[in-house]
Amino acid sequence: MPKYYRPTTRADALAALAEGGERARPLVGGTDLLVGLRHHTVEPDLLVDLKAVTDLPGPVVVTDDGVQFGATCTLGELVAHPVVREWYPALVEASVTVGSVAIRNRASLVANSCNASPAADTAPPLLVHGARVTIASLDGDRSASLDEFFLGPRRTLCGPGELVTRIELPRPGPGAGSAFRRLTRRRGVDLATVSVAAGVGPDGGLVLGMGAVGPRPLRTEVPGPVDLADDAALEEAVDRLVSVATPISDVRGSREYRLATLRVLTRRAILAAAARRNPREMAS
Ligand SMILES: Cc1cc2nc3c(=O)[nH]c(=O)nc-3n(C[C@@H](O)[C@@H](O)[C@H](O)COP(=O)(O)OP(=O)(O)OC[C@H]3O[C@@H](n4cnc5c(N)ncnc54)[C@H](O)[C@@H]3O)c2cc1C
Repeated sequence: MPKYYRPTTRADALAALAEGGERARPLVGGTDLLVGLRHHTVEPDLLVDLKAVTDLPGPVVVTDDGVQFGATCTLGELVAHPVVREWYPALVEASVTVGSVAIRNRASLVANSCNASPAADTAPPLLVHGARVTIASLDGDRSASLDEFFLGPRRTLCGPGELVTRIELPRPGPGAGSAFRRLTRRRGVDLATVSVAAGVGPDGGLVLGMGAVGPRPLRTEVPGPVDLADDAALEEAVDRLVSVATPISDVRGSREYRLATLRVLTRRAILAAAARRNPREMAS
């Protein structure tokens, strides 16, 4: 059994993680970590619980430039926040698909990315919304885009002795819209077979985040404007956006099924995102 440590300061948490090195793991909700411990897919010597650390960023901090989510922000807190609901609809849609109410009240947004599952539901919208992560260690803080953060299955830029203190999203520009679409084998608790988040930018450009169709969550974009009323233009944009996907065949679906579904969901998400663009803001 690993040792359990519950520090109250960020400095103590970082010191414990540094001392533990590869054998220490941060813990927030435990909805991934405890499953891994039970299945012996992770076998750390030390768990560093971040929930009692008082000097980490607060769960949801709204600034003029956007929103910051602290390391302990749960998906439940995120979906209940009025500003997050208004500015980041794709992220809210994705978050409410995760597990159940009980899971969402434990599971943290930051760790959904730190766990680095290719099917993590909040990753595609975070990529679309332009997320950046702050990684802390005893040597100081560094920042990276979420796209840089994902290295591969279960691998991120956050290494031994480090923790992610926050994820930041810029405030969406005037006339931007976003939407999330997901396919699972059944309603309720199941990972995505395919998930997509689409964003339409103020200039009519498109950005797409994809889950479960590659070794890590993927982000692509097509510069604007794309005339979404022109079916051929939309199809060409979809072709370009999904061209980086390299899905595998597994219990949730074959490669061919995932590729076909990806195109359908991408098209639907783009049109839903476009319908959410604020016409008053676009005109100003
Ligand atoms: C029944 C069930 C259903 C689920 N359904 C879904 C689903 O539909 N979609 C989905 O995407 N996910 C799903 N999940 C997984 C989801 O709950 C997690 O990915 C969750 O978001 C992780 O948050 P946590 O706080 O529980 O992480 P933890 O389990 O505490 O940690 C997860 C990993 O991240 C690391 N970590 C945690 N915090 C930090 C940090 N601040 N810095 C660096 N590393 C850190 C930990 O060391 C660990 O390796 C489900 C889980 C369960 C048990």
